[in-house]
Amino acid sequence: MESNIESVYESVVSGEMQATANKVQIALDSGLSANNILQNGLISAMGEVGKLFEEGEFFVPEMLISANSMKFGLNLLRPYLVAEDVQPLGKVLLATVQGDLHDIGKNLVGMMLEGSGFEVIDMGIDVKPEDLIEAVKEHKPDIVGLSALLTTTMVNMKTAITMMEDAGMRDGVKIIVGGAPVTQDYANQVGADGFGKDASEAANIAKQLML
Ligand code: B1M
Repeated sequence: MESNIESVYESVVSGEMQATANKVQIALDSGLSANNILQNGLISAMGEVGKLFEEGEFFVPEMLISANSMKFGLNLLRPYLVAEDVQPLGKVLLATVQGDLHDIGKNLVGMMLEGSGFEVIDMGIDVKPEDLIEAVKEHKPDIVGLSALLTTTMVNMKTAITMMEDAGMRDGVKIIVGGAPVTQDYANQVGADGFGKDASEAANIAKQLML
């Protein structure tokens, strides 16, 4: 790996936020393309972070710090990516379902998705299905991601999916679901296309759904 790219990669994996931005700037100044820095520095580092999380080497705090470092680098890189006309892997509309105020896991999922090259539109918490439908019309996402942390609110995933079906928009969009009480069985029951047990798996499923 080119040494300036390797520095970006290492600062993301070790969770050094300001250093990541500095290393991205150095890599840009050395003449490397923004896309090269994104793919081989930031995205591949977040791939490694996801792997370390799945292997039990990293826990949520480490993953959050790495994801924040990736964001520092990405913020700096964004105008250069626009200038190079680099297209995201896909667009994900993310929401915590109606009645549910938990967002720590959902935010982590959003960060892992961004770290995998997706554009993420985060609608926040307690999102009504009507608002979700309006947002799907407006943003035309490839994937809708629904998060729920309560057994009492996970049923609102089904409500949202049914309303999307009734609005005739279900075929044009993939849906992934997750959150502590959600299982693969439940995802099947509500008619989702994918389930992620954690943020890393959610990003991997999203990538598969784009193939
Ligand atoms: Co709440 N809460 N809470 N809470 N809270 C739980 C979820 C609970 C299990 C605690 C308990 O009783 N042991 C329990 C739910 C019980 C149940 O439904 N069976 C509970 C309860 C009861 C409540 C209240 C009702 C308490 C009350 O007021 N009496 C209330 C409800 C408010 C509401 O939502 N309407 C409430 C409130 C809160 C706080 C506001 C205080 C706070 C949330 C702050 C916030 O999110 N900004 C809070 C917290 C922090 C928790 C616990 C302690 C931690 C949740 C968390 O952030 N985990 C939680 C207990 C627990 O889980 N140990 C609990 C860390 C996070 C990284 O993990 O969110 O699971 P998690 O996300 C993971 C995966 O689930 C997955 O990836 C993430 C990262 O790997 N994932 C997805 C998540 N979304 C995904 C989406 C995907 C794919 C994967 O695709 C789109």
